[in-house]
Amino acid sequence: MADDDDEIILSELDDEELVAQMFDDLYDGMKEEIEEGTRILLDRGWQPYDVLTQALVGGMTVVGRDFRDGILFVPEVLLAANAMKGGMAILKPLLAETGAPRMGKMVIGTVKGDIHDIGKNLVSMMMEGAGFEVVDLGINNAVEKYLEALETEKPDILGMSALLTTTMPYMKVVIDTMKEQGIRDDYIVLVGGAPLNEEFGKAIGADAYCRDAAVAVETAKQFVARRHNQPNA
Ligand code: B1M
Repeated sequence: MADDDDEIILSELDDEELVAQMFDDLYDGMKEEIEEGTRILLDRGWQPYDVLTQALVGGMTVVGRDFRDGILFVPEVLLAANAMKGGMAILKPLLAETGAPRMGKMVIGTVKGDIHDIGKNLVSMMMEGAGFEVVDLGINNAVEKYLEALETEKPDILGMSALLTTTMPYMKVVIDTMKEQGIRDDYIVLVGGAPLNEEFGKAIGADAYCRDAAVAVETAKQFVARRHNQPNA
C-alpha cells in the first residue's frame, strides 16, 4: 500500500497525465479511481463520448494486448472490466441524455458461449444516446432467446455481439434459423465484436458488420431510414 507521500491526487494532474493514470488504474482494476477520473474529465468539459473512447476504451486496449500476450490473466482482466463498468455507469445517463428523437428499437445480446459484454453494453449505451430503444438480452444467448425477444419486442434491429473466434459462427446459426422461419427479412441484422470483419458479416448473411459503437449507431440510422422510405415498411 502506498503511503500518503506517494499518493497521486488525480485532480492535480493535467488532462494528458490523468488519461495516462487512468490507463494504469484500469490496468490495476481500480474502480473508484476510474470513477473519480471519469468525473474529473467531465468536470473539465470533456464530452462523455471522448471520455469513453479516449480514457476507458483506450485503457482497455492496453489490457487486451497484455491479456493476449499472457502478461495479464482472467482475474486481473475481470477487475479491469469491473473498473471500466464503473466509469461507463457514470457516462451512461449522459450519453443517453441527448434528447434525440425516437429512432427505432433494437434487441441486442452476446451470443451463446460468450460472456464478453463490455462492447455490447457500449453499443447499447450509444444507441440509447442516439434515440433508439434498446432491449439488452445480456450474455450467452441461445437462438431461442433471440427469437423469443424478436417476437415479443418486435424491434427494427437485431444486434449480436461475439468476442471469440469460437463463438462468432453462432451468429450464422441465429440468422439461418431466422431464414428457416421466414422472418429474416423482417429485421435489420447488425453484428459486431473484435474478431469479426466485413467479409464475415456478409458471409453469414447479416445486413452489416459494425466496427465500433459509433459505426453501429450510424449504420442503424441508415438502415432504419432506408426501411422507412420503403412503401411497404
Ligand atoms: Co476475453 N478474450 N476471454 N475476457 N477478453 C478476448 C476477446 C481476447 C481477444 C483476448 C486476447 O487473447 N487478446 C481472447 C479471444 C481470442 C479469440 O477468440 N481469438 C479472449 C479469450 C481467449 C477469453 C477466454 C477464453 C479466456 C480464458 O478463459 N482462457 C475467456 C472466454 C470466456 C467466454 O466468453 N466464454 C475470456 C474471458 C474474459 C473476461 C471474463 C476475463 C473478460 C470479459 C469481461 C466482460 O466482458 N464483462 C475478458 C475481456 C475483458 C477481454 C478483452 C481483454 C477486452 C474485451 C473488451 O471488453 N474490449 C479482449 C481483448 C480485446 O478485445 N482486445 C478479450 C473493449 C470493448 C469496448 O471492445 O468488445 O471489441 P469490444 O467492442 C467494440 C466493438 O467490437 C464493437 O463495438 C464495441 C465498442 O466500440 N462491438 C459491436 C462489439 N459488439 C458489438 C455488437 C454490435 C455492434 C458493434 O451489434 C450491433
